[in-house]
Amino acid sequence: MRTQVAIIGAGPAGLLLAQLLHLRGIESVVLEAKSRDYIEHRVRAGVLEHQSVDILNAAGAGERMMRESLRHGGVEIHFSGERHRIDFAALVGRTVTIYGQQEVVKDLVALRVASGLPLHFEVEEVSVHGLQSDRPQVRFRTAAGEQVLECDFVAGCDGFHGVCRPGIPAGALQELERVYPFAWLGILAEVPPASDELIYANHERGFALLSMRSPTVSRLYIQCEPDEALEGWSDDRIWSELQARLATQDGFQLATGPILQKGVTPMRSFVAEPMQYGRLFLAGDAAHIVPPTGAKGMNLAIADVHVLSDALNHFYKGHGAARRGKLDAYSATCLRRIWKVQRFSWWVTTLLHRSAADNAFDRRRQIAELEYLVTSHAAALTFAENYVGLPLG
Ligand code: FAS
Ligand code: PHB
Repeated sequence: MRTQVAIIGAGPAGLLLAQLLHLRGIESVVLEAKSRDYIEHRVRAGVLEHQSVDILNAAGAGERMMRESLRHGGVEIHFSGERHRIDFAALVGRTVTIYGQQEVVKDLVALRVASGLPLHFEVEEVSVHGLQSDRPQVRFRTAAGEQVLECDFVAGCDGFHGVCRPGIPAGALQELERVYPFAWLGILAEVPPASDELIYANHERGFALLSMRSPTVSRLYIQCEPDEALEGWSDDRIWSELQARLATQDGFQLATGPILQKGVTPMRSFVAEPMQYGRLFLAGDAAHIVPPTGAKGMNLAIADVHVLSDALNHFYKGHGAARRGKLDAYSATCLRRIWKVQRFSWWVTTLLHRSAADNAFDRRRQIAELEYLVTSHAAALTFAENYVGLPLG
């Protein structure tokens, strides 16, 4: 079996890369460890930056997104019993789009299946070989047995727990990480959101977030311990804790309803440098992780493959040594923006969460920073330009 680009992983990064390459006439094969049903129902991110919407539309994957998504012109921030709004539209003339990651995945899978191009689900024992040669290989197992895929390039889009990043020799890679002393307990609930826009809350009891997937489905989170046991969280206890943390003096009231899904998401900041090794290029969670507070994980994955697809196109359409230029610069190009997004994600996470390591001084400082954010035009402008999405270039 042979192709130009072997793509490992069918999350947002891998599926979008395959589609962007296809539009440029570049062949690829996508290998995914899970089933189609599993990846299309895996509930994760929910907020798309405006550039992500543009890229998905340009990729031909935006028709249902534009019809079914919600457009938000700002977010609310609750603290000290008060509610405040950061008005993106007024501050930076932009909005964000609410559209579940699983819907993005469904749209991209549908495109790939309709094209008839190779997308193999439930592959096993994937391994990468010859990354320093000009003919790397991906070996894997399917129901038909052992397979060998020869290619020009390997795109490691296999997420944080994938096999591609570990395929890079330790000496060639630096891993930079911060693990947070808290996690998120997230729920998906069959209940209309109690707010038109997202609400981020910094409360004595801890962080809470009200988000949504549609006018009838809510997505909510509360800060919990990294090793939180779900068994201790009945539906009633979750709703009661959410109400306590989101409450305001003007009587904000949550609507409650059946909880469809519960899960605990650990919080870390992580970057692997460089994001490439020989003919292997890492994209998305395979290369970096952000705490979800800033709603950046999926958006970073989309930005990475936007750069990678352009660099691969430059290679295949180019001539001579110059055609490798953009590929050689891939990691540096992506990391310039990734580190700014890492900074924002770290900042908004430490601003909104309570840490047991914080003392009374830290608590007062945190409240002062929140008061500055909601009373200073400059502070709100900074928040808004980061939240809606920093420029790609
Ligand atoms: P993904 O992890 O989405 O996709 C990688 C794919 O590779 C998976 O389908 C996996 O099955 C496959 N794979 C792995 N190993 C393989 C192998 N050996 N062979 C073949 N395939 C393999 N981001 C937000 O912005 N907001 C959120 O609220 C949010 N919540 C999250 C909750 C959880 C539990 C997790 C894990 C992440 C969350 N994220 C959130 C971040 C998330 O959205 C990621 O940023 C996004 O999925 C990144 O997309 P990919 O890089 O494509 O990686
Ligand atoms: C979500 O809807 O899942 C979501 C929204 C905003 C965040 C994180 C997650 O900051």
